[in-house]
Amino acid sequence: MDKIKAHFQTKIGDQISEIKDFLAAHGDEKIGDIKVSQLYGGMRGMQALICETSKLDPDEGIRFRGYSIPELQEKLPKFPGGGNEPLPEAIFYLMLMNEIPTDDDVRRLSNNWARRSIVPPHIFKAIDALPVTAHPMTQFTVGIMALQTESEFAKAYKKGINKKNYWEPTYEDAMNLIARLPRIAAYIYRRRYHNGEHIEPDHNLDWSGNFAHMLGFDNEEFRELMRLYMTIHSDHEGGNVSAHAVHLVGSALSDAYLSFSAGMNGLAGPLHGLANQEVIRWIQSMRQELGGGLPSKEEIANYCRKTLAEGKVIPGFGHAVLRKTDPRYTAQREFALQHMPHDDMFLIVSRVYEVVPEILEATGKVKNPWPNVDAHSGQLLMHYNLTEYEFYTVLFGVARSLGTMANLIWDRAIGSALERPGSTTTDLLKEKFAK
Ligand code: HAX
Repeated sequence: MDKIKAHFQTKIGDQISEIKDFLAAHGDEKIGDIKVSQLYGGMRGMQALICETSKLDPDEGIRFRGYSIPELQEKLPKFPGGGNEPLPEAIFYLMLMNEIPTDDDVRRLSNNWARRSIVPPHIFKAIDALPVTAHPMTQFTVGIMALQTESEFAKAYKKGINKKNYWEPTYEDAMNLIARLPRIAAYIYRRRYHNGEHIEPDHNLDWSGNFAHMLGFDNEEFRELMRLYMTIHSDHEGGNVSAHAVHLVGSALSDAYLSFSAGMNGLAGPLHGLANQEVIRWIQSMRQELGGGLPSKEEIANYCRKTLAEGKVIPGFGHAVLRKTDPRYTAQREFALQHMPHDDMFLIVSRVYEVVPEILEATGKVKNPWPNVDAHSGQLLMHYNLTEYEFYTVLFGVARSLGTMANLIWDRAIGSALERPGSTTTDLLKEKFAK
């Protein structure tokens, strides 16, 4: 058993006993009441899931195992020789083990993923069967589904594995999937936008550095961006569409590939991860309509009002849980201020930030007028010439594997229950309250 897996195994028993004792002491206590409006309103605000890897506070934003983004930037290991941003290997280790890793832990994990990263040829053939113009997220989920043939969990289940050991093949699947996603994503990018001229991996680099390299971006600043991007997009507690979908599908003992592809189909929706492409599309159509250049605040405000009048959302703004500016937005803004303060698109994104909240507030219905993660990420990518915005959600998807897979391993380790909430009908509710 590899050292990382063996270290994880030492944690399982304690976690199971902690939950058992906690349930024995408090299992019958209530943590809230459910309003009828929540049943119709997407279950907003209803605490109905356990997710140990991260927790979202409406005002403060995300904390990963208790650490805020600035704390992670300070505490997590960096790429040796001058990296400033945390390594995504480190946040995965933190989420899985509930421990800040050492430089050695992170190097071991990086090497472990490099060893697992070979993608079988039939995955590329499955992707090649799609038209080259298919949306990159469609190509991505097809690639993930094709990889399901490699599932260790599915094989072990067929052989009759004892449920106590489910976590072991799930760990293998999760690690293999994370290790292989950058290759699959880069394949899709080069296939769609660079005439299928693929780039071989460079295993001297870390997971994100190698990903940047295979995409065709070989400068250190872009690699640093990828490290930051992968870290801040990795997890956002349990109830968002992608994380919840992975957990839900996984609860039927669907393996990591089946579960993760379900999450990616959710991420591909414009109210969730696809918002990162929509932001750039929206800014570009505004610029086109205004004849290029840097739009004034008044011009942006008019364009926002037009968007709302057409019954559309302003992408990159609002959130189902957050009620302040997303700290993932702030982290990206700081990166831009440090590396590209005079970039045209950065100036527009900053000006949009100054204009949109007031307009959304004036609608009287938007609960959070502030920007979310997706309002900024595209601008940073555009700056380094990754301009093909339909690819952006794939990057988000690769990052999201870190949190969802750490969770899936834990789900199988503690024997998480099949998720099966009840539903009711409007007639039955009416009957109940008529009495
Ligand atoms: N532009 C216009 N209207 C908006 C809005 C926005 N950015 N944000 C919310 N609203 C509207 C809602 O559509 C809703 O209108 P109706 O009552 O007419 O249906 C009303 O304001 C109340 O919505 P809410 O309670 O404030 O927000 P929700 O929890 O329902 O929705 C969303 C949260 C993120 C889906 C929403 O804010 C939105 O559509 N934002 C734009 C898309 C976006 O940026 N999505 C990415 C979110 C972050 C993420 O998951 N990233 O992956």
